[in-house]
Amino acid sequence: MCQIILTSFCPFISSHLSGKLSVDENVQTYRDLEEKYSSFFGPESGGHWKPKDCLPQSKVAIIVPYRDRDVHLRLFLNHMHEFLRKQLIEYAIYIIEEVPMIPFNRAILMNIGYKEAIKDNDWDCFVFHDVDLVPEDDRNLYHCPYYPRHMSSNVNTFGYVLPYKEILGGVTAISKEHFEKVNGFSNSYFGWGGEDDDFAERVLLHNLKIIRYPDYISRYFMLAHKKDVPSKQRFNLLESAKKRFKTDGLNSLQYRIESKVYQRLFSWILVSFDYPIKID
Ligand code: NGS
Repeated sequence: MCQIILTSFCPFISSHLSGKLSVDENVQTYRDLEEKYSSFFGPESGGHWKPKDCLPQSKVAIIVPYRDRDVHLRLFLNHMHEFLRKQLIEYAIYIIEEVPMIPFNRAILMNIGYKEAIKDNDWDCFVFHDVDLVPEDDRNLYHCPYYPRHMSSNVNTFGYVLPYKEILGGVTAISKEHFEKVNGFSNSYFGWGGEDDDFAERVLLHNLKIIRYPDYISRYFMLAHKKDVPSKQRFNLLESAKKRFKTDGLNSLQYRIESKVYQRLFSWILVSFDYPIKID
């Protein structure tokens, strides 16, 4: 006799949520972390998890641009796996690392993370996430509403106040459809700053709004780090942002995969790309 198994959708708001969270700043070894989460993730699962007893309502790829922040990564993984599982979504964590030698380009790394993640699964939602930010309230749901959401609007280091209205850096959730529509991030911002403002401009130019959770939910804890030196080109680039968005982004992205490993707690992708040195 054929058996029909009916599985229902997971609740949009999971009963496992508890509200305000504390951040564990004890740095654990990768071995201890893998051991802690071994019942949820297989050895090569790439940090990909989904609920067993219900159908998740969102499929979310967490894309983390990364270089040289080993302690942050360990704190981040510990916090995020606990946090995300409780939300009963399907998710995976992608760590996109840039090789040394060229200036850090956060935006290219996020574009690459997007391109690589869609090869693995039919993700419908992307959360672009700095490794040094962890959410302090689990009612901060990691899914994609209709409009892009700036998630990290209240960060401890800014006194839990939004620094400026159009800020879209730190942690941002955007649907696959809208990320494609705005042509992803610009690939031109090498060094610190501006790439997130450029992205905000793209979003607004496409008649999309930037939405946010209420202040008491969108609270993030920033892990301590030295501030990077701001890039000198960022203001010139921002001035031409409107002219570039159609030709500078997902459709012009070029990169090389140096290594790709599906580890237990995350998918690790080491990448390189050309750094255009301008001779004046
Ligand atoms: C702005 C930067 C953004 C940056 C934001 C917050 O000034 O890229 O500060 O930075 N824009 C420009 O430099 C044009 S934070 O202090 O959080 O690292 O995201």
